[in-house]
Amino acid sequence: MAEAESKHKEKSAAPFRSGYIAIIGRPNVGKSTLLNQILGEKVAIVSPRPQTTRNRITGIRTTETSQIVFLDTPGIHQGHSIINRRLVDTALQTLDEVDGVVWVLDAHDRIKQEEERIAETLTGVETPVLILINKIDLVSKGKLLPLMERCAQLLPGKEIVPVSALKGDGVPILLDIVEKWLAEGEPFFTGGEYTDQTERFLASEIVREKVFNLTRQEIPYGVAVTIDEFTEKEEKNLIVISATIHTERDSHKGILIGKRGAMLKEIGQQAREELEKIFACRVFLELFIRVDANWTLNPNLLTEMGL
Ligand SMILES: Nc1nc2c(ncn2[C@@H]2O[C@H](COP(=O)(O)OP(=O)(O)OP(=O)(O)O)[C@@H](O)[C@H]2O)c(=O)[nH]1
Ligand SMILES: [Mg+2]
Repeated sequence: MAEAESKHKEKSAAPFRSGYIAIIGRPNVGKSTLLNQILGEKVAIVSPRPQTTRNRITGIRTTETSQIVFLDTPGIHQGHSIINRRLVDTALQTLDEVDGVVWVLDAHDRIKQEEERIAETLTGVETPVLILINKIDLVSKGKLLPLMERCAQLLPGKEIVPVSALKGDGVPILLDIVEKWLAEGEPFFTGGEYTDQTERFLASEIVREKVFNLTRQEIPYGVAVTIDEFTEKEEKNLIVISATIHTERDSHKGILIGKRGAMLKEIGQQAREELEKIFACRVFLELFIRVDANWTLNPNLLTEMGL
């Protein structure tokens, strides 16, 4: 009897689903915040400045019924430099490889030319698309309705979901919708991981995030971070990391070091504290600064950084 019952259960249980979902949108609308909120873990760095994300970041959400692999992408914008073109290419190439697209807009900002271009691009895409209006914690309900109507005009016939990626409101609705888009299939990742990024890459990103949050104007955009050493000393519950901050100009180097080294110390301290939380162990972090006038123009170096 028990056996018959369990067989019945197996038969009626929904099949496991798995697939890839791209998170796209203009810079700064909250794509990376959304990914972190969905996972309940920090895998993507976030800053109040546009063009924070430079690589395609994977976030894996596995439940009893499905595995959704989210791809957070660099913000889509107009830019003619090599690095900007690569960022946008990374985002757009993703569209062809996924089972669904979540297009994020900022409720707190007006619809810009970038949104019109994204809508145009998505019109020709066969993949299912969901329009996500983010940052609803910043606007009144009265403002939301006209924005939803405008979205419906931009890209007719798509579901529109208002959310706050920061607070989590509306996120379960989004998850329900995208889960239905997935095909039946085995999970792609079976190790219980929530990202496929290496710890090394995450360490470089956390340092870059602190630079984005602590420095001004064009400085963060001229910065890249590479990891020279990443050594786990298990017996001491310690990770030793040595990283280089590449910057384009001598004057930027001075600012990154700060008065008597105060800025570099602050970047290092904030990065170390966060990495200790993420890796759940002590971290020894050593930072170096190197002036490399052409790093953003050097295709080989960009490739080395995964760009
Ligand atoms: N109030 C509020 N702020 C948000 C919300 N979502 C994101 N933000 C803020 O918006 C800013 C940009 O967030 P990111 O997640 O870095 O945006 P992004 O779309 O990944 O940006 P790029 O990587 O530059 O394309 C940060 O300051 C976030 O804290 C939200 O729901 N509410
Ligand atoms: Mg981002």
